[in-house]
Amino acid sequence: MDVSKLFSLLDDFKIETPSWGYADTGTRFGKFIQPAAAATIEEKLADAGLVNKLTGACPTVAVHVLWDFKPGSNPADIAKLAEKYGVKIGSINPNFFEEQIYKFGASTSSDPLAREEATNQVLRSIEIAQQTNSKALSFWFSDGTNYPGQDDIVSRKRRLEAALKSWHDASSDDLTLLVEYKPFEPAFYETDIADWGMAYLYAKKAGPRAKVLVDTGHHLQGCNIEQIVAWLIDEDMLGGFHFNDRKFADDDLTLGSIDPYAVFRIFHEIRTAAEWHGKDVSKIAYMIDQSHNLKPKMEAMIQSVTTAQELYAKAILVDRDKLRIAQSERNIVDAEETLKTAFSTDVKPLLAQWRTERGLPADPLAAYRASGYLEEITAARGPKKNMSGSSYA
Ligand code: RM4
Ligand code: MN
Ligand code: MN
Repeated sequence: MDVSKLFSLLDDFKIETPSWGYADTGTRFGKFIQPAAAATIEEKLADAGLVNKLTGACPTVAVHVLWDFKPGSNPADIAKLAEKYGVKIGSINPNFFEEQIYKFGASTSSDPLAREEATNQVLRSIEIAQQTNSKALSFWFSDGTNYPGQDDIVSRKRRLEAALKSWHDASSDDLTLLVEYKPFEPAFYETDIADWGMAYLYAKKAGPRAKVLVDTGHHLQGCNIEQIVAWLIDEDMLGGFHFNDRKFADDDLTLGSIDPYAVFRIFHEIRTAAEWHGKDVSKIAYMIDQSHNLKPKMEAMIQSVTTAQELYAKAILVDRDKLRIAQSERNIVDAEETLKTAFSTDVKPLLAQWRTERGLPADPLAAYRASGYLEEITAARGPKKNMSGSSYA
């Protein structure tokens, strides 16, 4: 095993955490409030800062325009706040799903006012990106229809194509546009970007800086996600990931909590693309998109990051020389065993060593628990909250 190669790949493996992962979230049935959860952008950045400090792997924070950049707030000030907590602003996520005007869709709507509102929000997001030095806009559209005949599918497609193209033209050369897909929810009959093929076409038509974002929870049961990943990398169209796990639908559970082997197989395709096919995988954006409704937020975030590191390390350890030979001999059992051997390797001691050599705590979760931070923020934030309801002052 080449430990120095493993360690240098781990050095480059950065995972963006989402501001919304530190805040109270819920289901469509309700919200359970946690006294320690962050309510303001400063609190979210402080929490993200500590996760970065403990893991050494999360230097950027994804932000949601509507939730984090309240009217009147100055994006440059928020960038400074991030700096104060040792992080930077990462991908900018406009919100196309909460305003009343988006009832029939944002950029796919037949209502020109809805389309205009969406464009205004994207133009504001482009400005925010400039002021915060962010390099990515991340688009997820809840657009779709609930009933057959509700709207013309092709007209909706063309409206979104035109919007994405105009936003690509309006953005600076250093900005990546990420196009996320999802098969259903909140639209239940037809979703305007339902799968990776649609996201690919939208991105291709928008321009060279538009790429596909794979949210691991956004696939129908049984879908071979690693195949999608392999194809997108080979076509230079993989922009990045939203990491989470799922059992039934878009559950937003902790990465690897349900099917860690599936995540390992995704990482295996990424390493194979780099090592066998000469692909540059260094620009892939790894982001967490999870909503920890029941778990303590910060523990869940640290758990997600360390799980991603472990599964990535296992994928690095795949003996690809052996795998190549087994494949060329059409020896299926040996080929599969190279994957299973790597997957079952205990990489925790290696990761502990990687961390200690970098001055990080060997066990970030234990270090977090021992830090007293939870007690501190519970005392500071808890009293601000209305613990019996879904809102807080
Ligand atoms: C969607 C999707 C987006 C996220 C929203 C809130 O299901 O995953 O990335 O921003 O939820
Ligand atoms: Mn997502
Ligand atoms: Mn989702």
